[in-house]
Amino acid sequence: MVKVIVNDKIMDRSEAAIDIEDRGYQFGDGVYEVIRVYDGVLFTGDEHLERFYSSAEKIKINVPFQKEELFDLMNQLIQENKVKDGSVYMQLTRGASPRNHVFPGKDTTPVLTAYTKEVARPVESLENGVAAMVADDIRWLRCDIKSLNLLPNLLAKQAATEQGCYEAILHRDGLVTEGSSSNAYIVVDGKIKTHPATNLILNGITRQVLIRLCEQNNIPFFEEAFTLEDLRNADEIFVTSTTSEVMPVVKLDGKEIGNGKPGELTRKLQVLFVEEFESVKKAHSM
Ligand code: PSZ
Repeated sequence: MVKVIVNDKIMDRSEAAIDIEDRGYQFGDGVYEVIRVYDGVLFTGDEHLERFYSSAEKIKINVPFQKEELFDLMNQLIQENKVKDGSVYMQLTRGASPRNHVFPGKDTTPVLTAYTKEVARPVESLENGVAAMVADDIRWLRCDIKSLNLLPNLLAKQAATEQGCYEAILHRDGLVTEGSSSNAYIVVDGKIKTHPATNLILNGITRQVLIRLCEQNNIPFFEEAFTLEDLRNADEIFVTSTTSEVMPVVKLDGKEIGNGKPGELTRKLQVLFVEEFESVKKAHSM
């Protein structure tokens, strides 16, 4: 039987019950993380947990666990479910309380839930690249918080899917922010650009890993906003996320980017990224 976490307990999924007035369910009043598991090992678990606490703090939810406790709980869940290559989804809501926009009192405790699943690496797309479309960024002004409120992201992703695209790349007044569920990058003349980590984007963990890898390998990387025009004329485009890794975008709004194949620098970053998680796996198995 597949196991899940509700608060501090690991239980069968069929036993898990959430109150109908849980504020996550009613208002999307909560935060979440998706953490990659490679060969049974959490990848960048620390960074994800750090962001989990930071997101919770930004919406004034107190995480009722120490970081080490959360780590142990997630690792236990991975073991119980025998996750090999997959992910852990974890979320924390402000808890269950009679519906009211105002925060409940101290007697209402936040509700933690988590589950795992198997997720294959999207090898075919990583190899050949994917199509993307451009869409208006109609989200709020705190996109730095990984909150449960994802409607604008869902609308953009659905529009992309209906156009046969993998991702919608969002812009505010012509400045590219990020993808509907990824960070977005261009390569121009051997230089990589992505939107700075402001309130307008989620500071992706994959993004942070990539910046470090570029620093370590002397690859020019600039956290600078770029325009839709820059995007359309880029030599290369790619997006990153926990499950998409470094995903080449080879078509934008139906037009080929470069020669319609993943770019040279994008390929190099893919290699560096695989080396990175392979070395984490290896360190763990020693
Ligand atoms: O499985 C999936 O489809 C996933 S797992 C994580 C994401 C998608 N996306 C995270 C994300 C995001 O939702 C937005 C709006 N911007 C950037 C990202 C990338 O963040 P990391 O690298 O932390 O996953």
